[in-house]
Amino acid sequence: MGATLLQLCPVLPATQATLDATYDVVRWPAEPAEQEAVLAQHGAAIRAVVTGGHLGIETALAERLPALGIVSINGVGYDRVDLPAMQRLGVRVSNTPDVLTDDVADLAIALMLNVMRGLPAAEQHVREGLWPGAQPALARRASGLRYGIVGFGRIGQAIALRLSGFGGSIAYTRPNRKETPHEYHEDIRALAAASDVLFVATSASAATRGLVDRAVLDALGPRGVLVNVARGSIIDEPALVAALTEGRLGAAGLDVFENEPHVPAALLPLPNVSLAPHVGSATHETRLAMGNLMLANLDAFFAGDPLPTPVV
Ligand code: 8YV
Repeated sequence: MGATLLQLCPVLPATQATLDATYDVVRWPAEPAEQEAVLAQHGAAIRAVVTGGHLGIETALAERLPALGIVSINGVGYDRVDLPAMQRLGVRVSNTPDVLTDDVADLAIALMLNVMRGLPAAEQHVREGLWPGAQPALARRASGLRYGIVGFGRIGQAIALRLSGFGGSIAYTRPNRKETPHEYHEDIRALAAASDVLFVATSASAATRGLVDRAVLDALGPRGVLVNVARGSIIDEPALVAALTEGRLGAAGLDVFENEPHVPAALLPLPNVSLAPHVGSATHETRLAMGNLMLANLDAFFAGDPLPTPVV
């Protein structure tokens, strides 16, 4: 049997089959009492942890795994892993960048089109047999607008690439200017004020927590559209709910939330909001590629080779 590995989240069956064939896999139970039993039985032997980007690992858990050498994240985000703590513990961390970029960018565009073109209402109209009959309310044109992107890394740039086919203008904000023809705003409020649609595609950190606050939402304004495919923590969620319910923000397309899977109840009845359950990377192709990269990092770690996509 291979090294003992603690699995914190489910993976695709094909990825699971490889994990099970290669490692002595211990699954992390939901119940605290069962977790204690797992730690008592396997804690000392666990050398690797597999987790999701949305999940990460609690430092307190890592501290109870004396043989832990790697946390292999099946996702690009590592905001739920305390990197300095992992370095202190001598634990490597890897993630799965690049392979999910296109899917997440596609979803950002889909959410924009969903809220602006009213696709959920249009589809409901057909499914309920209301066509022919009165057409659903007219929607809003999504092309030819001023698009703003918060974060201009891999995913932000992939969103820009897609938007370049929509006409209109593209601007972005990030800590420093990038070599790109698109307009740069140092200040997110200035970007929001100059945007019809604002895409959030930056990574979550202490620096970006609550970055999209009431002032940013008000700058985007009652016709403005907010799309978030990054992390819920980047937006001040109560401020977002208030802006939408009070009509100070035009619409929102949201794939991520502050306390997933909790979605603020006030958002559920709003017709100008499109909601998805954190599915940015959720295609067969991408989840398989993510699983393969997550496995490749584990394999490299145990072979003593450089990690293909290390974080630390
Ligand atoms: C997934 C993500 O939901 O990559 C990330 O950081 O949040 C998403 O791709 C998740 O990590 C799948 O495990």
